Amino acid sequence: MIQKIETFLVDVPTIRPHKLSVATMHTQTLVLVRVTCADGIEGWGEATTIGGLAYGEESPESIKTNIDAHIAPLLAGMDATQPARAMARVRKTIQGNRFAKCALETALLDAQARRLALPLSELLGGRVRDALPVAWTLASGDTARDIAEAEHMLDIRRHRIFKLKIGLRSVADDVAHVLAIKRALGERASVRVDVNQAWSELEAVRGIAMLEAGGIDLVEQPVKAGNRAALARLKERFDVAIMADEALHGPEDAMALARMDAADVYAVKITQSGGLTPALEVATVARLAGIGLYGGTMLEGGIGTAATAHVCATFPELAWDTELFGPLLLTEEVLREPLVYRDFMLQVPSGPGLGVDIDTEKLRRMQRK
Ligand code: MUC
Ligand code: MG
Repeated sequence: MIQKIETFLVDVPTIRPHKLSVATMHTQTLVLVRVTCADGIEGWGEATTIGGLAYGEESPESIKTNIDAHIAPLLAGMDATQPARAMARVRKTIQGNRFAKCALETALLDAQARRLALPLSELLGGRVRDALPVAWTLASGDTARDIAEAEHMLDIRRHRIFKLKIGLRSVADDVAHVLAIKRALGERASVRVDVNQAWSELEAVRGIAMLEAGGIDLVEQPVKAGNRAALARLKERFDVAIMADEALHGPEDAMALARMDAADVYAVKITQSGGLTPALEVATVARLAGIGLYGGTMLEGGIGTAATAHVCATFPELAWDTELFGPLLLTEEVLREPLVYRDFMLQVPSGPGLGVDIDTEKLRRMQRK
């Protein structure tokens, strides 16, 4: 039986300012959820967003409040061994709030997988890989600093895929910044960009032409999320891979974008999809439509990152890797043992449930009072 659902806000400083077109992050706020079951088993979930309400329509505070006030009461007393039934009730009763639903579903599935003594990926259909290639985002806002950061990541064999956040400066300045980094790294790295919706279609046509000519491998969400037709035209026009991120809010969007042939790649994010099972549905739509997969992040800490890793570990094809580096951008860890990054890969935890343990003493100290 589901006995208790608690939520915690944890503000963690980032290791350096993280500059996106929609916000500059100095801290990340983790919303952590603990589900306690009558048999003594606990499950943990997490949701994060970026820049308050700058990125999506849920904020850390709204996620916490809506779980506490509206979602947790629906689940109290339900059978903890049937997470699908519990989530069906939530999805039937609660509109929107995808991030909140994701945090809860993660916690319920973590508890059930622990109960069954299985890694979560086995409960999600079974893992086909134990490690995932991980991109790093260069977003200091400074070209020389970004190049030095990339060189360091290559040296320590942590990342060889780099995603650059652009869209804040003029197209010409952004392209010059990206191509300077690509020239410095050459064939040693895959360089990709994320525009976070900042370009008009005309700016995108100009920008992408230059990026493609300069050897950039992928362009993420160049135009507004709602402008699917523009995304489709860009995909048609260019050879370089066009990835949908903000345009993708779960399986219905995945279907609609696939019908329009609007993207080469989908960034699968568990929060944006509304949970782990809808994220798997997004991936299935992509697979059937011949769209490549990329494991996306909302810069979660260890819990949300582990959850996404378990989802991605079940993908038969993962053509565009992942960006599951969230915990590495944060100065503090809520896990007892951090996730393992080695040889350019994140190791998918192999213990029961998410395979990670929360340091509750530390959490008590770190949580927002
Ligand atoms: C996004 O838009 O993809 C992912 C990596 C990163 O640096 O920011 C996020 C959000
Ligand atoms: Mg993105």
